Amino acid sequence: MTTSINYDDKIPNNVDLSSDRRLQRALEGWQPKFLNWWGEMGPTLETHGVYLRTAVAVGRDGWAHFGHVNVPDYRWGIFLAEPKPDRRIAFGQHKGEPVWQQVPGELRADLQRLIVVQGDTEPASVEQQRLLGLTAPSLYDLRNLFQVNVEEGRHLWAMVYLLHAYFGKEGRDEAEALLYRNSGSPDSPRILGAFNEKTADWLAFYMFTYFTDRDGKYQLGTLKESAFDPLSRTCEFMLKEEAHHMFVGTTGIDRVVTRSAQLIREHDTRDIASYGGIPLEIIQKYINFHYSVSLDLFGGETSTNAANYFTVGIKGRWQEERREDDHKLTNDSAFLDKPTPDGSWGREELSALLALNLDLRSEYTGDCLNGLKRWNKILADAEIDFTFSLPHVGFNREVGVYAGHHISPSGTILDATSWNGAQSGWLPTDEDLTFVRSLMHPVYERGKIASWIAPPVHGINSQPFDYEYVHLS
Ligand code: BYC
Repeated sequence: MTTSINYDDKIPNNVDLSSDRRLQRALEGWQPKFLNWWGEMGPTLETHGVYLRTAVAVGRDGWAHFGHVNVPDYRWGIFLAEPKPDRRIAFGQHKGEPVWQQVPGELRADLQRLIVVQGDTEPASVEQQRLLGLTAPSLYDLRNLFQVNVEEGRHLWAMVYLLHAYFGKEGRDEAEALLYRNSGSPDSPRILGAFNEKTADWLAFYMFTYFTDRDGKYQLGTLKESAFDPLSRTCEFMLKEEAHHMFVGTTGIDRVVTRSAQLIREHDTRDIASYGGIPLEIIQKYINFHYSVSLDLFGGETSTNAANYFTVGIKGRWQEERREDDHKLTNDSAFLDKPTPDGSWGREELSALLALNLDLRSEYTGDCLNGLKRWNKILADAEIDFTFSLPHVGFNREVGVYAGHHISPSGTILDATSWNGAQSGWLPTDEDLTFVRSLMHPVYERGKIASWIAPPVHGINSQPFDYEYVHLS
């Protein structure tokens, strides 16, 4: 039974935490450790109030309150979507049975692993973004960065709640470990590759929120289908918050492309670096990098883990209930394009169950293409003869069937020498990164914007662009 969110509690929640004193004490014990981590690894810029949204309800309408908040005092809480009466398992061998309110013993290890992997990404992204506050292109962008950061912190709370509430001592130990691993640490790195990369500039931040947060959307979408109902309800509410993070990415790249297009028109050259703009070729290289690193987050294209998660009911497919098949997939097959030993392309038929990561990855790619269409429309409207594209799925991969192969953005299989020779045209070079970083100067006057990006079309929550989104003194 859900209760409304009580902000008088030390930990705001809608899970009736006060009725379970042991759990409440355990989470209150974790809270100072979280705040300590936030102080050490969270945003570095000191502020005196940021215009943030805070969840106040989990229903369809009016779930968020907006107001200036002192960031360290943000009320991170535990919010699950409303339960669905008589919810049934939608897929796998238990299809049609009632969903579980407790963890079945035999699935404990797998579920815990999925929750830990999901939980690990949330603080990782805050760590990756911790320096960006020093160089935001406007107060509006600075506010969005903090919004994304506090909500990733809340998503960590969401996973820690599940670990504490359902996984006993092991769960509590894992919750501690989520604060000890750090992005990029040589000794205890974050679990998944993309979360150990640097997010060193704002173009990288927009790319991260476009491509990597979008992996989050798809992974959360599959966990929302889970037969373990508390996980499903947790992910459903996280998805609501996640939409804004991707909006920041989509519109952030829109604005960079818009500004680059303006400068190209104004100076009648694509060589806009000396005019303080980001050349389209560099934007394309960032797309290539962030998309390919995010594809690795889907795991291998053939995966017995994924088949097993589906069959037992803990991780479904994207929009499982809208699919028109038997939701068991035991007799279905899928096709995978992969390099053959002689260096050409071949096609393998495999069981649909083994290809579930490939299925999810394909849904993701289709969604990513929408951004490309937007950015290409901006260029077409400015009558600029340049088209952004997504690189081939095998490009720059370190996980799955393409790892160890050299595949060009257009899908040609290359030898190591050709790859090494061509790579600097496809991925950001040190020179490109240094150039982009050279543009990153903070612009913290109300209504002002940096040279390399256009202002947003709309402000936040109907406020104008020149609103004081962040109080700096
Ligand atoms: N890096 O069977 P395989 C987000 C491991 S983002 C390192 O091919 P599986 C967010 C894998 O763990 C969403 N290791 O793949 C975004 C396995 O190890 P074990 C995060 C990797 O298991 C922005 C082995 O390789 N959530 O929310 O089906 C900001 C064989 O794996 C990688 C999730 O990912 C990698 N890239 O799929 C903030 C959901 N890929 O078990 C937040 C939970 C694979 O043999 N996680 N491995 O030791 C999962 O569903 C799955 O663990 C994965 C991997 C999709 C990650």
